[in-house]
Amino acid sequence: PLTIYRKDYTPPAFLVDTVELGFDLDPNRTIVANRITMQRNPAGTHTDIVLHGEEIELVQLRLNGKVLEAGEYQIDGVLLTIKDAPEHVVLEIETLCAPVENTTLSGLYVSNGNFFTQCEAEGFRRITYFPDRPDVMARYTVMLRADKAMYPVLLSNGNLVEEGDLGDGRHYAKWEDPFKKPSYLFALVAARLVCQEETYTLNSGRDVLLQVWVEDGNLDKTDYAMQSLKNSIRWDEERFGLELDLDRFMIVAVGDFNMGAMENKGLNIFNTKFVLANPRVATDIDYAGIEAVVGHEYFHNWTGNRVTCRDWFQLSLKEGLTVFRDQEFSADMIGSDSGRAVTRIDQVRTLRQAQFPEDAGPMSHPVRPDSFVEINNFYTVTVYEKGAEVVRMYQTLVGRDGFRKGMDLYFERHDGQAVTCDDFRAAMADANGRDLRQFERWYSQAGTPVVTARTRYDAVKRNFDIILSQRSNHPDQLPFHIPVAVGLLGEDGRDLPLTLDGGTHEKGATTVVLELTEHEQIFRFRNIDERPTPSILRDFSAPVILEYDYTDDELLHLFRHDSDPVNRWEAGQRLAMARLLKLTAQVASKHDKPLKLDTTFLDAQRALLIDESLDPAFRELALILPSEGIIAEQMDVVDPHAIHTARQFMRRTIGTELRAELLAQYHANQTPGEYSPDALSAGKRALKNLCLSYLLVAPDAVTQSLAQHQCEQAGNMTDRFAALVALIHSGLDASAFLQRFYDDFAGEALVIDKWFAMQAATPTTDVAAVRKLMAHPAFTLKNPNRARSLLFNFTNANPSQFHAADGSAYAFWAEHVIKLDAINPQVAARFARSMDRWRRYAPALQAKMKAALEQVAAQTKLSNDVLEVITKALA
Ligand code: DPP
Ligand code: ZN
Repeated sequence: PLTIYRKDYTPPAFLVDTVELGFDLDPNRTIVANRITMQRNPAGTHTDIVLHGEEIELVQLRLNGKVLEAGEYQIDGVLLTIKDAPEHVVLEIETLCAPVENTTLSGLYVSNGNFFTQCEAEGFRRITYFPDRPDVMARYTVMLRADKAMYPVLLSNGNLVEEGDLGDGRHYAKWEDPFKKPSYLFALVAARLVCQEETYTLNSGRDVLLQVWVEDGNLDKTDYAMQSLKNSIRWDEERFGLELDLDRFMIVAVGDFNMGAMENKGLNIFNTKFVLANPRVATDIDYAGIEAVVGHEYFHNWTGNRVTCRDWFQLSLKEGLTVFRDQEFSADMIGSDSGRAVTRIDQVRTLRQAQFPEDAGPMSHPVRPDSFVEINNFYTVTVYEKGAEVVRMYQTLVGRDGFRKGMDLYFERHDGQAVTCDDFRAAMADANGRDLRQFERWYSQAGTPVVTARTRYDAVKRNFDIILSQRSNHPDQLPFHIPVAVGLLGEDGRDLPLTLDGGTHEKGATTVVLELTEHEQIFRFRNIDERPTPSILRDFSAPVILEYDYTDDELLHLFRHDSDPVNRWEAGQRLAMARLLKLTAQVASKHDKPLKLDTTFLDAQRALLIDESLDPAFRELALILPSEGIIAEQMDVVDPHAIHTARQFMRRTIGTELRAELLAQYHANQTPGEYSPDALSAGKRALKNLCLSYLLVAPDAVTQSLAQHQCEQAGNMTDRFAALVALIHSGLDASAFLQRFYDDFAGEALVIDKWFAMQAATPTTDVAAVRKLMAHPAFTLKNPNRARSLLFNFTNANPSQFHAADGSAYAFWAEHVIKLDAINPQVAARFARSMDRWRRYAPALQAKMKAALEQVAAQTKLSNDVLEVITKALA
């Protein structure tokens, strides 16, 4: 397959002014008429028109009114070239496609009898021939024609300008988007749907129409998405001064969707998972996901749509920035500092669980990649979540107001343009008079930097030095510009007021940001009267691995007192990790000595659990042990079974030793009355359900009946789901409860996804059990949500079974990568990545993983998507 390089970028030879699209929609044979006006780009380097087209049948091509004959244009793979075209061109292109046969869910496809599109990144070329690249921005007019009874709703981007009947049972609608946009933001929907709608008044006084479109029967699940949309609109006005630029903004939910959602101009198309919610079917986590994704797609209207990417290597320009914006939105919606910290801790967990491993594995790439085979493989945690960390670091370096100034300048300079990550960095630098040249390395260098700290205290001079150094596992990398937020705790646990040598911080500040730009630097604090405990990398101020030789006592001190909640949580994670690694080693060594957990650790956990001055949500996070995946990342040779045994031992010990306190907190954190997804209530449920899960590791009659009772009586999905998970993980026979759950929600696809997912992730579910679940009538590989719920959860969330010693689950993986690839390459390639870390396992497992990878590689008909992932894994 062909590798595409960032360095090979050339500007388009032709720019498009207008696009008029006509669709005669038919599931088997849709006719697309496309009229493009274009002219030579003064910045272009040649005079050929180059169009992309994929899996569409060309019926006719006219240039300036004249039909082009074969020979007057060339088709080579996905490229259609017209050599030496005149300065001004009108192209008329007629093509055919078969949406009902399109199982890739890219381009125009059918889901449950309705038409939808997905064009990012390169789906528009599956609809019509076009210069399908983000730096070609044009004005679109769209005419949709379809059967009126089957497809009563016809939607596209922008404003509805005309609609009517065509006779013969068909009708039409004409849409006009007043804004220039790249082709990846095109969308249409032709469907039988209903909507919740509302007129909303912007701060400026202008009224806009908001709509959330769903299938009939789901209107009882649209309130939260609508509320989140209104909150998003208000937030972007207030925090960034950005107003909705359309008269109408639509969200449409679809059950078959590769991603979470898509920010098409004025017509966002969403996976149902991020729209539909009511207390009966959705958990607190689902609600939080809806708020975040609705916000994310809405915020793209400015960061992505008004200002877009020059090329796909710049993807993080819009994604990193927009994830940062949705993170800030969610945090602001909670409002309190402690609530904000909880969202931050969640972000750190995601980075460690998914991004650090990605960056240490075969698919490692910089936030702005230098090359790719298939761009769809680069919608990654690195581009998104690490990209958001990079944006957050600007804010840490220049402050909130400075960041806003940078954003303002970015829009002032680039509104309506397709630009690069360098342009964004330049706006941040120029608006703040800062030199951010070195900061560029966060975009160009892959991998997770390791920051090592040493300290020394001089009691006589009353100096405390922090010596920071950085290294990377890539030998030729240059030092990063790393903001390291630091505080110092006194013996009483309080923050010491700081005086940093050469620092410009406010007098009396208790957290200062050290800027590490060299391999090693010394930072000196003055007037320190006692040896302090350093709290380093507060609020996780940079996406790095921090090494510091903390003693247990220092960690306990931080775990009890750190005013920075992220580092307080982090101290607990370090305490737990040290023990988990020791226990894992002991299990692996197969000595018969009984496993033990020290009372110091248990006492610290207990004290935190019952500290009611702390948010329940924080306590829950602080009491969750690092996941098996995160533990695995700390080991040179991963033994998934030893990890599982050690972690289960620790959970069981916490469950039994803290039984009384867990029970008390279980009862103290009930949320009676009407369900509300607010952060405080959700936090209480999270803590209560964590208590339940600890109590159920080794159930007794009391705790068993608590779980069963909660399963039967819960008034919301959060509690019902948690109780059922606790039951099926406990080893008790939960089959009757599982069946009841299924029967109660048989018509709710998203809940049935949960039903598959929870079983897939249960440590007793082996590959044979997964195969049995696949034979269930409700299972299908064709629906991405369903495939993810069972297959991905098994390979990613059930490590002790995925790594079964006989390699049977690896063979299962290979078989289904191949099966999925024939249906949907994007989903298959994601699934393929479950094997990313294969080189880190013990030789016996490694050999079997390699064989499975080679079995996939040996297939002759692999997609570029899967081929890229497998080739890189084996390289
Ligand atoms: N739909 C994806 C997102 O919003 C890609 N743009 O992140
Ligand atoms: Zn996005």
